[in-house]
Amino acid sequence: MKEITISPVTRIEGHAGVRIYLNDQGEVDSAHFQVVELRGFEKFLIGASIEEAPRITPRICGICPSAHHLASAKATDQIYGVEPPATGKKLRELLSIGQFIHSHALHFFMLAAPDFILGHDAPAAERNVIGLARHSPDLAKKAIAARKFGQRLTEAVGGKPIHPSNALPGGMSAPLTEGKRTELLTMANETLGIAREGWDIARGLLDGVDMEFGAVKTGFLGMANNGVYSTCEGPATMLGPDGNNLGSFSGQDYTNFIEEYSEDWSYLKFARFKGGNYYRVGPLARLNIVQKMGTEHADAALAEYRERFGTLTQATLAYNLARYIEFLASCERAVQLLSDPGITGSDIRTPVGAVVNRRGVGIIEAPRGTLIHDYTVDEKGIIERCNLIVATCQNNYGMDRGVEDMARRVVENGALTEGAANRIEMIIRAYDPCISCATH
Ligand code: NFU
Repeated sequence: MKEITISPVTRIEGHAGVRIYLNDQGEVDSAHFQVVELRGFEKFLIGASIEEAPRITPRICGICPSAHHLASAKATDQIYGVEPPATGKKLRELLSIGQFIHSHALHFFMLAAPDFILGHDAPAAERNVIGLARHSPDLAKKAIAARKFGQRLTEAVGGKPIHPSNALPGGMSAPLTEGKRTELLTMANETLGIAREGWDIARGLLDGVDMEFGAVKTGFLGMANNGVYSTCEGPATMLGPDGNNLGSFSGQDYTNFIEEYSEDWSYLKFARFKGGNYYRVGPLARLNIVQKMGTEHADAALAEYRERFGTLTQATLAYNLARYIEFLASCERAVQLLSDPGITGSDIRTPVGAVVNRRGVGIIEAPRGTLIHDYTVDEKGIIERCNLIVATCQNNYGMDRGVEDMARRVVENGALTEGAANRIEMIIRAYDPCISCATH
């Protein structure tokens, strides 16, 4: 049996490959998304104090550290039986938004745009972020400015630009100063301007692209009940493959989920609902679930998106547009939160005492989808068990089956051209996979 390998898959966070197996006639027998690394956060957190978890887990990833920071902090709230006060919650939301802006701008403008702006058949040597900067220098500058705002917001609210440390059991450790609020509000308005202009480009990028490419039929999961993600207040909604509402789940109980390893081709776990259904998370899932984004420009963009894709779409490439609409919504929400002088209030933390619950489950929406941190501790708060369910593992099925779908379409006479290989990579890129998170 002949084998074709794409390694590495480029313009994703981390290292992964694709393996395509051909039969003797040169036809695709099977194809898989493959990751062959493993790390050990779930194991080496055992024995640490639960209060350390919000500072250790952001090290899982340099792109979505705030997601791990906040999911951990939410789990510690439960363990100490406390609820953050109003300003503490708003600051956590702002921290999450800073990350959405940074991560979505990075993906849309720098990782995905070369395929759509330079063309998916452009030579690989040009079809990258440098080629994009040469071709569209203004766009590249705007993308850098948007990312800078996301990082600055993370630093101001979270304490550090890459691995934030200000969220802790009961809330946040430092208030936002008035000086920082006004500085950030100016940047937020500028970034919103960039996001609004960019929609004119974004809305046309998928024109002429076959939306059936890489599509798989799955259910969807997301905490998208009130706006898209921003307050990260549950519960999460589950949709079946036909859009039927399978109910909601929150907090302590996620026994409806199963995680399992593949047979032999990858170290990445697959997640599915008990009873069989695979599902997907992230921007496409959230836009399939949400009624309204809750902000003016993002709602107008959502209406256009719905006109094109309907209320439920399985089209994998629509992830790119859904991500952009979330970027727009995040910028608008940042302006809203920073326009409120109350955001500098001092009610940022509820004091904590002894351990109240031996188990804490923190669930939030990360840029790539729902993130669950589940800890069991002893009576002194020492971690005895830890389970992290991350977005990229929940999208593993979509990537793996999407790869096979595309391989069947583009392998010709037992061979793969460079452009055809890139079309397979585009399916993976649509999910914006984060291999650091997935291998935790
Ligand atoms: Fe991470 Ni690097 C995101 N977004 C993933 N997958 C964590 O939840």
